[in-house]
Amino acid sequence: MSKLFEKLTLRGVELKNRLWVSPMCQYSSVDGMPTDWHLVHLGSRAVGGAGLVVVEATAVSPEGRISPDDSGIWTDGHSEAFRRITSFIKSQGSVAGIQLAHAGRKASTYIPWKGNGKIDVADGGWQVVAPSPIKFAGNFPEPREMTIADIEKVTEDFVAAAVRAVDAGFEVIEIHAAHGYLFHEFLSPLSNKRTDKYGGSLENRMRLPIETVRQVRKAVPENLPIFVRISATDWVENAWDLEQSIELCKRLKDEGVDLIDVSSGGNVVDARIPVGPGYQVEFAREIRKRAGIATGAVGMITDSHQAEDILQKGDADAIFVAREFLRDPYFAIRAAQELGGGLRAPKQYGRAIEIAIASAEAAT
Ligand code: FNR
Ligand code: 531
Repeated sequence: MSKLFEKLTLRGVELKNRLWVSPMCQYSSVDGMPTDWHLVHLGSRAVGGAGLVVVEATAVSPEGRISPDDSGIWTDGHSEAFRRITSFIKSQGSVAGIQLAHAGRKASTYIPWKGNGKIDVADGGWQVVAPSPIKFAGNFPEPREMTIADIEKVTEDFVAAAVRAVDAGFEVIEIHAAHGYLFHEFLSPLSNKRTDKYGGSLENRMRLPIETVRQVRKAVPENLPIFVRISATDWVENAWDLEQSIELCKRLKDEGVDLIDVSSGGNVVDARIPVGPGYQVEFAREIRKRAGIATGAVGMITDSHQAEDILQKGDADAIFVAREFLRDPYFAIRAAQELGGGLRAPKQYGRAIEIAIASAEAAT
């Protein structure tokens, strides 16, 4: 049996395999509410055999959205609307996860097919907030420096969102601390020039994400795993890097985080990133070994043998896949066939798929 199709139990949640759908913005929500698009988009990847399906970055407050079309969970109505999605995902034997997010200085921006950069207030945009009044890039909004009250509200919003996510039936909560969004903006000295207890030293720059994780952990049932997605490096000198990430992950482990989802980049518009197959796996490996916490690898992982190799080497405990799952919702079933089994196709598709899996298993 391949490692990719081995079960993984995190706290009280059993995941049937290690091949998971990475959170992917769909920009298809209406005032934050999921639509039929989300049911089909997410549901089909559960049908396709992924062990965990993570809902896209879902804003914990309206101003925390990247765009007006982002997913949100800032009211009980949002929680209610997600229920049919989580129950369908579970009906397929997959686990439903959700990524909770605040976009920080990257908020109030156009979605890719409507424009780029900031949306002016006059055009439906809003005043964005950040640790410091520093734009991400030329055509992005001018953020207002957050007050202590703003900062404390962010933690409250994440806690309320996490409670709503549990009510909605999600069994994995992932906190977005990567890709140049709010928590990453506090962690990186490039975007955080504060002189109060939230800026300066690493301890101070980690304060908000750590305090938020601590409060979310207390608010979420003990048996539910919490993940944190980080950017392991800014890919530039004298910024956020792997060494600081390892320190952060040790602290997150102490706070009861169960897995670190290891991405990179997003906080420096012109960073030169050596993108290529598995280009972020080295960070997942270093964090797994040196912080002693489970990790998910992500980034240009598109092939079953490539994914299996990462797990066999002990570089990560699970594999997040984004674009390959957009190209093929049934990537997990195809991977099982290629690796000699470990996944049953849905009964309804048996005549088309089951035979192939059975013969692959017979061949091993
Ligand atoms: C993404 N990505 C992303 N990441 C995240 O943490 N939250 C999100 O909501 C999104 N949204 C999103 C939308 C789309 C359309 C894409 C393609 C990507 C990043 C994604 O989860 C993943 O980390 C990267 O795409 C790298 O993985 P792949 O695509 O090489 O498997
Ligand atoms: C772009 C991105 C991917 C990986 C690293 C940095 C940036 N993604 C980020 C997504 C939104 C869509 C574009 C999120 O993290 C929400």
